[in-house]
Amino acid sequence: MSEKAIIYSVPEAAMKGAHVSGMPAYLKLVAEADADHGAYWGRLAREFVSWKTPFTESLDEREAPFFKWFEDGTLNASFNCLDRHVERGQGDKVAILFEADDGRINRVTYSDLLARTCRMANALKARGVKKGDRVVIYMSMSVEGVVAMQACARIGATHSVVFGGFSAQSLRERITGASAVMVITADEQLRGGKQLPLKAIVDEAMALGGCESVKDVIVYRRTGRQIAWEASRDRWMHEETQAQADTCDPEWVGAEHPLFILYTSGSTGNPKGVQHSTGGYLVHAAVSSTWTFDLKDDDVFWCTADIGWVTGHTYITYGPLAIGATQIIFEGVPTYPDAGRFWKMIQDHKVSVFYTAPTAIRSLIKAAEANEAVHPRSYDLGSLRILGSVGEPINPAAWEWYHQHVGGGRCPIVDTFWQTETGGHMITPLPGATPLVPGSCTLPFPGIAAAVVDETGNDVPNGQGGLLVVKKPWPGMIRNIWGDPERFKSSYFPPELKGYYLAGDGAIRDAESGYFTITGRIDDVLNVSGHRMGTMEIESALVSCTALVAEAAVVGRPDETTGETICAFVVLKGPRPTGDEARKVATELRNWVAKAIGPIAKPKDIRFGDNLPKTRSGKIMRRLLRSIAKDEAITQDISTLENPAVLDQLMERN
Ligand code: 6R9
Repeated sequence: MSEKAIIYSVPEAAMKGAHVSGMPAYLKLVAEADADHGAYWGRLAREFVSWKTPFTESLDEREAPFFKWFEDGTLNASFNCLDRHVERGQGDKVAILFEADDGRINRVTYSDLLARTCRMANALKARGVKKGDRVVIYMSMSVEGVVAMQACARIGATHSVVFGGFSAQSLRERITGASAVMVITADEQLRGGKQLPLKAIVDEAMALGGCESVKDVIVYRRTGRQIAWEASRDRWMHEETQAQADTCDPEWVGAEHPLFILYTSGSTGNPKGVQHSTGGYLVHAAVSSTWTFDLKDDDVFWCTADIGWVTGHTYITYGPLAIGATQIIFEGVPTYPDAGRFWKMIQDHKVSVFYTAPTAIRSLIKAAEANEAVHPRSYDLGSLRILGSVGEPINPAAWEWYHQHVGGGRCPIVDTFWQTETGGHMITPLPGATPLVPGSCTLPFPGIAAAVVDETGNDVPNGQGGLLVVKKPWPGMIRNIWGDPERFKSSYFPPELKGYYLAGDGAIRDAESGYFTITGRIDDVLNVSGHRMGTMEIESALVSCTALVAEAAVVGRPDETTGETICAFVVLKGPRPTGDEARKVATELRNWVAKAIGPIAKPKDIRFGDNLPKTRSGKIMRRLLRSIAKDEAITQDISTLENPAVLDQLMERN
């Protein structure tokens, strides 16, 4: 980036009064962490989190890579997110401004949210849920979803939120994987004017079998649509909670107690249940919410992520509440009733810090260019002070548009690189300190030892690409893969990397500034609209259609709007279909994948061949498939290819 990089210096207004103000302040924090990593995080843990019993040691590395942070300290996440703000006299402050799909608004203060969380916590206890139990939450974006998560945290139950777009089969896998004792869901979800089932999918998941651990299904009545009811198991949330007391003593847990499990896609096999701690996670969530978004008492923060993803966990349910902020929760979609919805909401609610995904920005650019009425300049976005981006790389063109048209040229953009596994921000600008370069996530968060290394764990010089690693443990890091410690070790701490955490992304640091640019996944993980998906997962879904499919390979194709799209190459058991028949089978297979994983995993492009391109040793040549998916001319050496004739077939689009 050196020669042609456009650098945006930190605006005076952003620096003034910022939590981390100016580069020297950033460097001072980095130096403090360098001097004593444990002491640095220990200081922040004491400043940002309230402990019932103080910890005596920050970091325990004895069982590396099973690191422990603040282990002998005890705390409660929900107490930190709710009670302490009420105790400080902030009970009447709005914690959540909820805007429903249809525009209806509901303001929930910290006192309200505490009372609702306590009622729900008491309801869970009344049904026998106890500390250490797992509860699956399959909900739409709602205050009730956040309350359900906070209620679990309050009683020491570990939640596993499953994104509302996942299928019954995926839901079932996650219920059985965690041996959940309870499922919390809603009758339906409302998005873009459409009523979509949730409870019916829970019923379907349970009917698939293996979910015997689940004793109760708690149902939030969102739309009131008639739903099937299993009297021995199903309970209305309002009936369960209405008679409960609105106080509930928090369950004090050890810092390493698992706050939640969140499944995410890996490069091989089934999704991994990423297990997070309570203490370290909350420290990372609180510190990063404060510094990256520079949140102050009068800010209105809006993170548009779903609570089904890690971004919704850290920057909706835990981070902003831990620091007593006011935030927006939005039920709907950015394009309903029109593509000006985000801009209108920013205007209506005077949002000052806005955090969204590049995919959303790119699709709204398209809409704005086609229709002036939904262009951000048709709205008053003067309340904005900081913009954020997450989930995938933001291309410089989208960055510039976001900066100019949404931020009016005055708002710093924090391009935050992090992962489900990292718990919170890892590489990101701090808005009052870091000069910005479009397309670069800039520099590590203070206390995060991010580096770029080669395959043997040696540093590569700036200007050369390599593997992104983190050299030292940090409080918010993944603690385990639920029930699979071996996979945890081999996925994230491969022996050849000197004990460093392997992120799974490639990165390059600028030769002069040292700024990081993420170059994309180095494994078979795709990123479609910011959603992580394993190619293997989709392949196994396809081949599980045993009536039709003999073999399948899935690759990603770069896409201007969604980042990547899913492209599947399929060999059928019967003859290779063409024309209408091919389109018909492709639709059938897409629906099959939607059923197996969820609509987000549907391949956009499906092509059929009599075989897949393979080497003589039988390896599928994925690099070749990636070129074919891009409709590129094949320039690669195909001399080892056993069956070159299939290439012409696979180039044919349906
Ligand atoms: C928070 C979240 C993680 C993967 C990650 C990387 C990509 C996320 C990014 C980014 C470039 C950014 N990613 N943020 N790439 N710049 N600012 O998205 O978690 O769903 O686990 O995805 O997303 O590839 O490895 P998760």
